[in-house]
Amino acid sequence: MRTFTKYEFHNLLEDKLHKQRMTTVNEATNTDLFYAIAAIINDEVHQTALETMKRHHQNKERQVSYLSLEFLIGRLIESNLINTGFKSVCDEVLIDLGKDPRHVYHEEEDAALGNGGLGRLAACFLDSIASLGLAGNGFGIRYRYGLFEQRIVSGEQIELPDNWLKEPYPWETRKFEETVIVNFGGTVDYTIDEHDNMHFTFNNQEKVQAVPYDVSIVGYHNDVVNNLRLWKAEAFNRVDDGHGYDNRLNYMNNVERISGVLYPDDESDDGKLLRLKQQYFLVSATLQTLIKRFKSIHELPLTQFHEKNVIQINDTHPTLGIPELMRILMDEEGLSWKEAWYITSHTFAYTNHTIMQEALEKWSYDLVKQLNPRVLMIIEEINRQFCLDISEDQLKDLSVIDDGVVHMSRLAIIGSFSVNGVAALHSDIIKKHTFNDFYQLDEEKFNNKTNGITHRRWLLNANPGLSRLITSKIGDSWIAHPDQLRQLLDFKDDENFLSELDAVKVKNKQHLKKVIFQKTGIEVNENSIFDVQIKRLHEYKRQLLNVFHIIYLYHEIKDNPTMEVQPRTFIFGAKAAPGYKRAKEIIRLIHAVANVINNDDDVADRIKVVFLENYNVSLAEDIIPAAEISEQISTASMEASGTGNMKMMMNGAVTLGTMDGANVEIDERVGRDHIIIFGLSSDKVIDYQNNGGYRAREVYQTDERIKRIMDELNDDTFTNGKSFNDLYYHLLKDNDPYFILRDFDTYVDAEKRAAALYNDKKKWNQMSLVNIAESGYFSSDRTIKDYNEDIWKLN
Ligand code: 26W
Repeated sequence: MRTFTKYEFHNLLEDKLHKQRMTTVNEATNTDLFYAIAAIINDEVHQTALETMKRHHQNKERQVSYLSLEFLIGRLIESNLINTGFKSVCDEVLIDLGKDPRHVYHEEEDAALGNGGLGRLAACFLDSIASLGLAGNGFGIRYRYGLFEQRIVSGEQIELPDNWLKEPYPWETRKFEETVIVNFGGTVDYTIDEHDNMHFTFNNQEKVQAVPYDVSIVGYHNDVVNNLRLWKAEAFNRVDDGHGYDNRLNYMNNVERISGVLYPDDESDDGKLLRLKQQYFLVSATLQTLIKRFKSIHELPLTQFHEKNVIQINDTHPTLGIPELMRILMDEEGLSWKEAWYITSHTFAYTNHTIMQEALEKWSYDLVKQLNPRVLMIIEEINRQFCLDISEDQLKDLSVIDDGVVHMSRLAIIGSFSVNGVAALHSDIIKKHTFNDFYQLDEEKFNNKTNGITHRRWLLNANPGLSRLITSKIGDSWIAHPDQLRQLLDFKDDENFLSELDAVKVKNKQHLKKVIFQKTGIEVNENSIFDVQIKRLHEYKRQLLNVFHIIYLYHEIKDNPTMEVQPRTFIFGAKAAPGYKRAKEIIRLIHAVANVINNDDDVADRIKVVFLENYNVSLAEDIIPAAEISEQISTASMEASGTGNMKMMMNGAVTLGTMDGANVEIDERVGRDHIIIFGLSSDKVIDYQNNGGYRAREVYQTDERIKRIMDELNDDTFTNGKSFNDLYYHLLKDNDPYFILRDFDTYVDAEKRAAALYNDKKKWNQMSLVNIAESGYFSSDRTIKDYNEDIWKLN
């Protein structure tokens, strides 16, 4: 990748403004400047992308394809500028033009093609795969509408369409010439020839064009540019299909709906046919493309496809790729079942991201038949052959097809050579509990790959102040080798460094203070603890436990007006799936409590509650550098890993959490003196779930603090007319399935410990330093190295 002097970059910018935006540097708007800069980057990046592809093809490289229904990309301009090496010269040229670079960069819409953890992980992985110089590409869907825009109206969430493509998306290139056809529905007939081979004919299938849009994935300072291919569904516009005009419009809308909108459900499967069509659309288009590429690059028989290709499926959502590859290899390429199965089961690797039963996809048998009868036939044959070696009593828990549903996780496990969890505790739980039957059948297949985050976006770009301070102490080799952050441990007792660290945090808090005021009109106390819980709204993530503690603190101050309290600002960011009523009730409660507390002068100087609407990747980049307490308080065993915990650790926040997901590994690395742990262990939770013994009503009746809080869900303390009795009755009637009441006491104690620790500035800053220093392990570069060494085995 070439480098530019300021003079050269300025001239390039001027040239692009003239030719692409018909304007001059002096008249240019931030939008003009944004598109002009994007054009400069694309010129360089596309060149390097071609060279990278050519190199991979010439070297006949083995490649990984990362298949995901979600890629939560956010903005790309700043990470593209950093990875190309153009960031500082671009900043300087804009500043010389009297512009605030961030205002220009923030012209870019977030590409919110994902719900939460799973989608963002996929985006971080692509950045690390490219930055490690590995031959790997992403495949997803180019949703016309991404994750809904959240608006809070009188304390309640409403959803607006995410019209992210209202302006052209500068990072995509439409590649119509590489369009492939995906067939849906219809009926299948077959004949058997004299050699016992079956020949299939398909009738009145719906044909859909899968049109690729390619987005370059730039490696960090290494002249590697990989690709993310996003498929768009388009209808054929043929005249001979006998459709009248109206039908034709319906047909076209029907087709385009396939890539119309991202399903906003996170952790609960809603079983809609359109969602299933999206999954098949992605895998069929991608596999046809990979087969085509294999043939054009390698002079090898298809029986060696798996030697040049490994496909990582991001949860069960792309599992239909397994029967689809079988279909293509047998029906279109003429391979035998045996050959096809050997290739397929040596190509796919499955990552599980959740143990929540409601999130494990089970598609109705009839719906899969409706989707594509041939694919169902193949699933049935895969299952028939698998069940041959299974004893009668195990069938119920192992059979892919059972009771009229197709268990996608079982098909994924049977059809993959690797099954991994996303944190050590989670991988243990799926081996010991969730998929224990399969584990006993084939222990080798099961492994752990602890999640990670790209430190280039979540530290280098989001927190330039901290990055500069780190580099000033240990040099900048940490950017390429994040484990070198451990060198910061040498400065644990360096008062100067500790106060510089504190100064960086204060600056970031002042920035967030402005953002909060701008978005909510709330003036927060910058000397208060910034206590942050940002993630999707879900009962197992226990935002409700956080609110219960806030109400308790409010009671304490109201009861003891003179009590010394370390001022605290509770910051929430969370979207609830539109159909998830209780989650929306918790959002309403947070706003009701905030409304009372923020307008109560008795407590105003000591606690404030802030809910920032429309939490997304870009807002996270504003909040995380200012975070001091990282709330990771899920019911132990239920958060597979978490990645927000890693992002806040890397930005010097102290984790306050349960021994769940990756919190366990954060605790291992920083040591119990530098983290605040509370609550039931995962074993105890699983024991309660399997063997009972927990009675929430008893806790309610015996713990006065809890009774007072819960009773206020029913009276008019917070309720301005609409009570929260659903939450109240759910906790008592359904016996508090997420153990909120059970963990309340140790949680309150943990929050007290946090306040006490925070009062000791040196101690707190040392805790902050140790978390930053030990965060290198949680870079997705380490995670991808693990995937490559253990699963992908790319050069
Ligand atoms: C079928 C609907 C649906 C959609 C998304 C079910 C489940 C999902 C995802 C698996 C949910 C998800 O994002 N899981 C999160 O994945 C992260 C990345 O591995 C983990 O860090 C989080 O702990 C996990 O909740």
